[in-house]
Amino acid sequence: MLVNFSLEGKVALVTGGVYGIGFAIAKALHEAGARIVFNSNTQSGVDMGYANYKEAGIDAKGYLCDVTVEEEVKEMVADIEKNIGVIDILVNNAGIIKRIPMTEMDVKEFRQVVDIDLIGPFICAKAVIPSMIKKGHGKIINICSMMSELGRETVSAYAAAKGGLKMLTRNICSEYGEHNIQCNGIGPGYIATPQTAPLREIQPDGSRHPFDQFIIAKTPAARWGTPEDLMGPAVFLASDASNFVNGHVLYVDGGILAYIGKQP
Ligand code: NAP
Ligand code: GCO
Repeated sequence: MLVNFSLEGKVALVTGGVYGIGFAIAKALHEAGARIVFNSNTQSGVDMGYANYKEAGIDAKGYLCDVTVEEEVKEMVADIEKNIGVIDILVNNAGIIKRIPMTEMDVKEFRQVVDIDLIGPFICAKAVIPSMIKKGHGKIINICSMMSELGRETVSAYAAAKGGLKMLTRNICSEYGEHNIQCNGIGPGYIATPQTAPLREIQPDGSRHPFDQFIIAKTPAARWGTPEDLMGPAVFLASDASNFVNGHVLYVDGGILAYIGKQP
Protein backbone atom coordinates (compact mmCIF):
# COMPACT_ATOMS: atom_id res chain seq x y z
CA MET A 1 0.00 0.00 0.00
CA LEU A 2 2.83 2.44 0.82
CA VAL A 3 3.90 2.42 -2.86
CA ASN A 4 0.79 4.52 -3.45
CA PHE A 5 2.52 7.40 -1.61
CA SER A 6 5.45 7.40 -4.04
CA LEU A 7 5.88 10.39 -6.37
CA GLU A 8 8.70 8.81 -8.39
CA GLY A 9 8.75 10.22 -11.93
CA LYS A 10 6.31 13.03 -11.12
CA VAL A 11 6.84 16.73 -11.83
CA ALA A 12 5.60 19.10 -9.11
CA LEU A 13 5.21 22.88 -9.44
CA VAL A 14 5.02 24.69 -6.09
CA THR A 15 4.13 28.33 -6.61
CA GLY A 16 5.97 30.69 -4.28
CA GLY A 17 7.89 27.66 -3.01
CA VAL A 18 10.91 29.70 -1.89
CA TYR A 19 10.56 29.43 1.89
CA GLY A 20 7.82 28.89 4.47
CA ILE A 21 5.00 26.46 3.79
CA GLY A 22 5.70 26.11 0.06
CA PHE A 23 9.33 25.21 0.59
CA ALA A 24 8.45 22.60 3.23
CA ILE A 25 5.85 21.05 0.93
CA ALA A 26 8.37 21.02 -1.94
CA LYS A 27 10.91 19.21 0.27
CA ALA A 28 8.29 16.61 1.15
CA LEU A 29 7.31 16.04 -2.48
CA HIS A 30 11.01 15.72 -3.38
CA GLU A 31 11.56 13.16 -0.62
CA ALA A 32 8.65 11.18 -2.06
CA GLY A 33 10.38 11.22 -5.46
CA ALA A 34 9.03 14.24 -7.33
CA ARG A 35 11.04 16.64 -9.51
CA ILE A 36 10.56 20.11 -8.00
CA VAL A 37 9.84 23.32 -9.88
CA PHE A 38 9.13 26.62 -8.11
CA ASN A 39 8.51 30.23 -8.99
CA SER A 40 8.71 33.64 -7.39
CA ASN A 41 7.52 37.02 -8.60
CA THR A 42 10.90 38.55 -7.77
CA GLN A 43 14.40 37.66 -9.00
CA SER A 44 15.64 37.89 -5.44
CA GLY A 45 13.00 35.30 -4.54
CA VAL A 46 14.16 32.98 -7.31
CA ASP A 47 17.76 33.40 -6.18
CA MET A 48 16.80 32.73 -2.55
CA GLY A 49 14.91 29.65 -3.68
CA TYR A 50 17.91 28.25 -5.54
CA ALA A 51 20.07 28.84 -2.47
CA ASN A 52 17.55 27.16 -0.16
CA TYR A 53 17.06 24.14 -2.43
CA LYS A 54 20.83 23.76 -2.94
CA GLU A 55 21.32 23.79 0.85
CA ALA A 56 18.63 21.11 1.11
CA GLY A 57 20.36 19.03 -1.59
CA ILE A 58 17.44 19.42 -4.00
CA ASP A 59 18.02 20.07 -7.72
CA ALA A 60 14.99 22.33 -8.19
CA LYS A 61 14.23 24.48 -11.22
CA GLY A 62 13.10 28.06 -10.54
CA TYR A 63 11.17 30.57 -12.63
CA LEU A 64 10.62 34.30 -12.37
CA CYS A 65 6.85 34.37 -12.72
CA ASP A 66 4.05 36.36 -11.11
CA VAL A 67 1.07 34.05 -10.63
CA THR A 68 -1.32 36.95 -11.33
CA VAL A 69 0.03 37.46 -14.87
CA GLU A 70 -1.51 34.83 -17.16
CA GLU A 71 1.05 35.28 -19.97
CA GLU A 72 3.93 34.71 -17.53
CA VAL A 73 2.25 31.60 -16.13
CA LYS A 74 1.54 30.18 -19.60
CA GLU A 75 5.16 30.76 -20.66
CA MET A 76 6.45 29.12 -17.46
CA VAL A 77 4.20 26.08 -17.87
CA ALA A 78 5.15 25.73 -21.56
CA ASP A 79 8.86 25.87 -20.67
CA ILE A 80 8.41 23.30 -17.90
CA GLU A 81 6.54 20.95 -20.24
CA LYS A 82 9.21 21.37 -22.95
CA ASN A 83 12.30 21.04 -20.77
CA ILE A 84 11.23 18.98 -17.74
CA GLY A 85 7.88 17.32 -18.41
CA VAL A 86 4.14 17.66 -17.99
CA ILE A 87 3.21 18.99 -14.55
CA ASP A 88 1.65 16.13 -12.59
CA ILE A 89 1.22 18.07 -9.32
CA LEU A 90 0.39 21.77 -8.91
CA VAL A 91 0.57 23.27 -5.43
CA ASN A 92 -1.05 26.71 -5.42
CA ASN A 93 0.91 28.04 -2.46
CA ALA A 94 1.85 31.62 -3.42
CA GLY A 95 -0.12 34.06 -1.31
CA ILE A 96 -0.10 37.26 0.67
CA ILE A 97 -2.13 38.77 3.49
CA LYS A 98 -2.85 42.38 4.41
CA ARG A 99 -4.13 42.96 7.94
CA ILE A 100 -6.16 46.20 7.68
CA PRO A 101 -9.64 47.02 9.12
CA MET A 102 -12.00 46.68 6.15
CA THR A 103 -13.33 50.22 6.26
CA GLU A 104 -9.74 51.50 6.18
CA MET A 105 -8.65 49.20 3.36
CA ASP A 106 -8.10 50.73 -0.06
CA VAL A 107 -9.88 48.83 -2.82
CA LYS A 108 -6.51 48.38 -4.56
CA GLU A 109 -5.20 46.58 -1.48
CA PHE A 110 -8.27 44.34 -1.38
CA ARG A 111 -7.90 43.57 -5.08
CA GLN A 112 -4.17 42.76 -4.70
CA VAL A 113 -4.88 40.12 -2.05
CA VAL A 114 -7.70 38.55 -4.07
CA ASP A 115 -5.56 38.74 -7.23
CA ILE A 116 -2.71 36.75 -5.72
CA ASP A 117 -4.62 34.43 -3.37
CA LEU A 118 -7.57 33.53 -5.65
CA ILE A 119 -7.02 34.69 -9.23
CA GLY A 120 -3.45 33.35 -9.19
CA PRO A 121 -4.55 29.79 -8.35
CA PHE A 122 -7.23 30.03 -11.08
CA ILE A 123 -4.63 31.13 -13.64
CA CYS A 124 -2.17 28.41 -12.64
CA ALA A 125 -4.78 25.64 -12.56
CA LYS A 126 -6.16 26.76 -15.94
CA ALA A 127 -2.64 26.55 -17.39
CA VAL A 128 -1.84 23.01 -16.18
CA ILE A 129 -5.19 21.20 -16.55
CA PRO A 130 -5.14 20.72 -20.38
CA SER A 131 -1.94 18.64 -20.24
CA MET A 132 -3.19 16.78 -17.17
CA ILE A 133 -6.27 15.80 -19.17
CA LYS A 134 -4.10 14.55 -22.08
CA LYS A 135 -1.90 12.61 -19.64
CA GLY A 136 -4.93 11.07 -17.94
CA HIS A 137 -4.22 12.26 -14.41
CA GLY A 138 -3.33 15.27 -12.30
CA LYS A 139 -3.20 16.60 -8.75
CA ILE A 140 -3.98 20.16 -7.75
CA ILE A 141 -3.48 21.22 -4.13
CA ASN A 142 -4.76 24.68 -3.18
CA ILE A 143 -3.33 26.11 0.03
CA CYS A 144 -6.46 27.41 1.69
CA SER A 145 -6.68 28.60 5.28
CA MET A 146 -8.74 28.55 8.45
CA MET A 147 -10.01 31.79 6.92
CA SER A 148 -11.66 29.61 4.30
CA GLU A 149 -14.08 28.86 7.19
CA LEU A 150 -13.77 31.69 9.72
CA GLY A 151 -13.36 35.44 9.69
CA ARG A 152 -11.57 37.72 12.06
CA GLU A 153 -10.80 41.41 12.37
CA THR A 154 -8.56 42.99 9.70
CA VAL A 155 -8.40 40.06 7.25
CA SER A 156 -11.49 40.69 5.07
CA ALA A 157 -9.67 40.44 1.73
CA TYR A 158 -7.72 37.36 2.77
CA ALA A 159 -10.81 35.56 4.12
CA ALA A 160 -12.79 36.43 0.99
CA ALA A 161 -9.98 35.10 -1.20
CA LYS A 162 -9.40 31.92 0.82
CA GLY A 163 -13.13 31.26 1.05
CA GLY A 164 -13.28 31.60 -2.71
CA LEU A 165 -10.28 29.29 -3.05
CA LYS A 166 -12.17 26.59 -1.12
CA MET A 167 -15.04 26.86 -3.62
CA LEU A 168 -12.64 26.99 -6.60
CA THR A 169 -11.18 23.74 -5.23
CA ARG A 170 -14.63 22.15 -5.19
CA ASN A 171 -15.42 23.44 -8.67
CA ILE A 172 -12.23 22.13 -10.25
CA CYS A 173 -13.10 18.78 -8.63
CA SER A 174 -16.61 18.96 -10.11
CA GLU A 175 -15.52 20.02 -13.60
CA TYR A 176 -12.42 17.83 -14.11
CA GLY A 177 -12.82 14.86 -11.79
CA GLU A 178 -13.94 12.74 -14.75
CA HIS A 179 -10.43 13.22 -16.21
CA ASN A 180 -8.85 11.65 -13.14
CA ILE A 181 -7.81 15.05 -11.82
CA GLN A 182 -8.08 15.44 -8.08
CA CYS A 183 -8.21 18.98 -6.72
CA ASN A 184 -8.06 19.29 -2.94
CA GLY A 185 -7.12 21.95 -0.44
CA ILE A 186 -4.85 22.02 2.54
CA GLY A 187 -6.07 24.38 5.26
CA PRO A 188 -3.14 25.17 7.54
CA GLY A 189 -3.92 26.48 11.00
CA TYR A 190 -1.60 29.08 12.48
CA ILE A 191 1.86 28.19 11.17
CA ALA A 192 5.14 29.82 12.22
CA THR A 193 6.38 31.41 9.00
CA PRO A 194 7.38 34.94 7.92
CA GLN A 195 3.73 35.60 7.10
CA THR A 196 2.68 35.20 10.74
CA ALA A 197 5.83 36.59 12.34
CA PRO A 198 4.08 39.87 13.27
CA LEU A 199 1.56 37.86 15.32
CA ARG A 200 4.31 36.18 17.35
CA GLU A 201 6.60 39.12 18.11
CA ILE A 202 7.88 39.21 21.70
CA GLN A 203 6.49 42.34 23.41
CA PRO A 204 8.74 45.13 24.81
CA ASP A 205 8.17 43.76 28.32
CA GLY A 206 9.36 40.33 27.15
CA SER A 207 5.86 38.80 27.17
CA ARG A 208 4.35 36.83 24.31
CA HIS A 209 2.27 38.72 21.70
CA PRO A 210 -1.40 38.78 22.81
CA PHE A 211 -2.39 37.06 19.55
CA ASP A 212 0.25 34.39 20.19
CA GLN A 213 -1.33 33.71 23.60
CA PHE A 214 -4.79 33.68 21.97
CA ILE A 215 -3.80 31.06 19.41
CA ILE A 216 -2.18 28.85 22.04
CA ALA A 217 -5.46 28.96 24.07
CA LYS A 218 -7.55 28.23 20.96
CA THR A 219 -5.48 25.30 19.74
CA PRO A 220 -5.90 21.87 21.40
CA ALA A 221 -2.28 21.12 20.41
CA ALA A 222 -1.39 24.25 22.45
CA ARG A 223 1.26 25.25 19.94
CA TRP A 224 1.71 26.98 16.59
CA GLY A 225 2.09 24.67 13.63
CA THR A 226 5.34 24.39 11.71
CA PRO A 227 5.74 24.09 7.93
CA GLU A 228 6.93 20.53 8.58
CA ASP A 229 3.45 19.65 9.95
CA LEU A 230 2.15 20.07 6.41
CA MET A 231 4.61 17.72 4.72
CA GLY A 232 2.77 14.41 5.23
CA PRO A 233 -0.67 15.78 4.27
CA ALA A 234 0.85 17.27 1.10
CA VAL A 235 2.43 13.97 0.03
CA PHE A 236 -0.88 12.21 0.67
CA LEU A 237 -2.87 14.64 -1.48
CA ALA A 238 -0.17 14.65 -4.20
CA SER A 239 -0.04 10.84 -4.45
CA ASP A 240 -2.11 7.92 -5.73
CA ALA A 241 -3.05 7.28 -2.10
CA SER A 242 -5.67 10.04 -2.46
CA ASN A 243 -7.04 9.17 -5.92
CA PHE A 244 -10.60 8.92 -4.57
CA VAL A 245 -10.32 12.08 -2.45
CA ASN A 246 -11.57 15.08 -4.41
CA GLY A 247 -12.94 18.53 -3.57
CA HIS A 248 -11.83 18.16 0.04
CA VAL A 249 -10.06 20.70 2.24
CA LEU A 250 -7.79 18.91 4.70
CA TYR A 251 -7.34 21.16 7.72
CA VAL A 252 -3.94 20.82 9.36
CA ASP A 253 -4.63 23.07 12.32
CA GLY A 254 -3.88 21.18 15.54
CA GLY A 255 -7.63 20.92 16.12
CA ILE A 256 -8.33 24.65 16.35
CA LEU A 257 -11.44 24.49 14.14
CA ALA A 258 -12.97 21.82 16.41
CA TYR A 259 -12.32 23.60 19.71
CA ILE A 260 -14.17 26.43 21.50
CA GLY A 261 -10.93 27.37 23.26
CA LYS A 262 -9.50 27.07 26.74
CA GLN A 263 -11.28 29.04 29.46
CA PRO A 264 -9.09 32.10 30.31
P1 NAP B 1 5.04 33.45 3.06
O1 NAP B 1 6.08 33.02 4.03
O2 NAP B 1 4.65 34.89 2.99
O3 NAP B 1 5.47 32.95 1.56
C1 NAP B 1 4.61 33.25 0.51
C2 NAP B 1 5.39 33.03 -0.77
O4 NAP B 1 4.57 33.39 -1.89
C3 NAP B 1 6.64 33.91 -0.82
O5 NAP B 1 7.73 33.19 -1.36
C4 NAP B 1 6.20 35.02 -1.78
O6 NAP B 1 7.26 35.61 -2.47
C5 NAP B 1 5.33 34.25 -2.75
N1 NAP B 1 4.47 35.15 -3.55
C6 NAP B 1 3.74 36.19 -3.10
N2 NAP B 1 3.11 36.77 -4.13
C7 NAP B 1 3.46 36.08 -5.26
C8 NAP B 1 3.14 36.21 -6.65
N3 NAP B 1 2.34 37.19 -7.09
N4 NAP B 1 3.69 35.34 -7.52
C9 NAP B 1 4.54 34.37 -7.09
N5 NAP B 1 4.89 34.18 -5.79
C10 NAP B 1 4.35 35.05 -4.89
O7 NAP B 1 3.71 32.63 3.33
P2 NAP B 1 3.50 31.24 4.08
O8 NAP B 1 3.17 31.50 5.50
O9 NAP B 1 4.58 30.28 3.71
O10 NAP B 1 2.13 30.82 3.36
C11 NAP B 1 2.13 30.14 2.13
C12 NAP B 1 0.68 29.92 1.77
O11 NAP B 1 0.00 29.33 2.89
C13 NAP B 1 -0.07 31.22 1.48
O12 NAP B 1 -1.03 30.98 0.47
C14 NAP B 1 -0.79 31.51 2.81
O13 NAP B 1 -1.95 32.30 2.60
C15 NAP B 1 -1.13 30.14 3.27
N6 NAP B 1 -1.36 29.98 4.68
C16 NAP B 1 -0.42 30.38 5.60
C17 NAP B 1 -0.67 30.14 6.97
C18 NAP B 1 0.29 30.54 8.05
O14 NAP B 1 -0.12 30.52 9.23
N7 NAP B 1 1.53 30.86 7.73
C19 NAP B 1 -1.84 29.50 7.36
C20 NAP B 1 -2.78 29.16 6.38
C21 NAP B 1 -2.51 29.39 5.05
P3 NAP B 1 7.95 36.93 -1.83
O15 NAP B 1 8.68 36.47 -0.63
O16 NAP B 1 8.85 37.43 -2.93
O17 NAP B 1 6.83 37.89 -1.51
C1 GCO C 1 -4.06 35.93 10.53
C2 GCO C 1 -3.16 34.81 10.07
C3 GCO C 1 -3.99 33.70 9.45
C4 GCO C 1 -3.06 32.61 8.99
C5 GCO C 1 -3.79 31.49 8.36
C6 GCO C 1 -4.72 30.78 9.30
O1 GCO C 1 -3.69 37.09 10.40
O2 GCO C 1 -5.14 35.58 11.05
O3 GCO C 1 -2.20 35.31 9.14
O4 GCO C 1 -4.72 34.21 8.38
O5 GCO C 1 -2.16 33.11 8.04
O6 GCO C 1 -4.43 31.85 7.18
O7 GCO C 1 -5.17 29.61 8.67
